Amino acid sequence: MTAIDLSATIGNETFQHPLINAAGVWDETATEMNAVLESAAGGLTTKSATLAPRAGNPQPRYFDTDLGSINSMGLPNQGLAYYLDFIANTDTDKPIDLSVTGTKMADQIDALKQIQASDFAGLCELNLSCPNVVGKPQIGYDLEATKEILDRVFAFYTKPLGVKLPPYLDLQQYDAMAEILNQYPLTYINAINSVGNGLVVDPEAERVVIKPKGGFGGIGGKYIKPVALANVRAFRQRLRPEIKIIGTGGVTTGTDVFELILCGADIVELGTVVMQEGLDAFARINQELTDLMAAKGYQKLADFRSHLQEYDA
Ligand code: RRO
Repeated sequence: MTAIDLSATIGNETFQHPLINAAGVWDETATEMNAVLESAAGGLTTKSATLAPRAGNPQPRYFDTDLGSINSMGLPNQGLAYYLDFIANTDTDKPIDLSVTGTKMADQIDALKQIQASDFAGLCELNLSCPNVVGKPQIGYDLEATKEILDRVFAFYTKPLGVKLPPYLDLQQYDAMAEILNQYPLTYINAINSVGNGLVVDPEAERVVIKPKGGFGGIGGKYIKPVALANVRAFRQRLRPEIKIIGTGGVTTGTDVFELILCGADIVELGTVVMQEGLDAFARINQELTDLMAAKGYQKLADFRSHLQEYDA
């Protein structure tokens, strides 16, 4: 029997395994990032970096439930220079995706100018969808702002760039956003960020479970898998085929990964499951995916990627 090949490519980067961490999960400090690289993850995403370090929102700001999680971290990170330095001094065969953002558009542009001017040549992910900066809407829900930032970025940025998108819920939103994204030389999109501004209630205490923003925050985990599947599928049907897709949202099993790839994902990110289970989740889910592919007779991801069938009674 031929060995099963789980490799996948985005831009010039080859991932030997298709599972990496979602930005914001086990990736703020060098210790955490090295642990991801040493795990069975196929690569590493950094915490979304801002120009200057940030402490983030007050605690408690993350809470686990049986079906997932809520967070309002508020972009705690060590600052862009720290992540550029970590990457420059890390010797690894695994791709590292540098996530970057800012609380103002001007800061996001400045951050990308620094990356453009640096020696870093890997994948970079512009986060257009943080739901947790107090008083700041998610750019990805504003078509004009999305166009403006991409116009400004691609006026100077020539390295491989992806965008992290918020979840969309209406088919017309996919049409409108895909029409914009198709106009730019994007290497990939990442769908989806957490489902912003949900609320988890503790019925016993009769209060919310996280402190920032009156308890509102981004929802991750099992709750959001159908939304992630829909976003990956809808964008795969609308984006130019050269724009690859990272599928993120609600994965806890190899079957979930299989479903996201069936919808069109090139690789898949793990978020809440790694927060709840730890880095061993990568090896477990890789194995579950391998077993499922073997049972179905698939040898590589391309054998079933985007092959989701419509219901045909
Ligand atoms: O740091 C956060 O609060 C955060 C970010 Br930047 C994001 O993109 N998504 C999320 O759920 N939390």
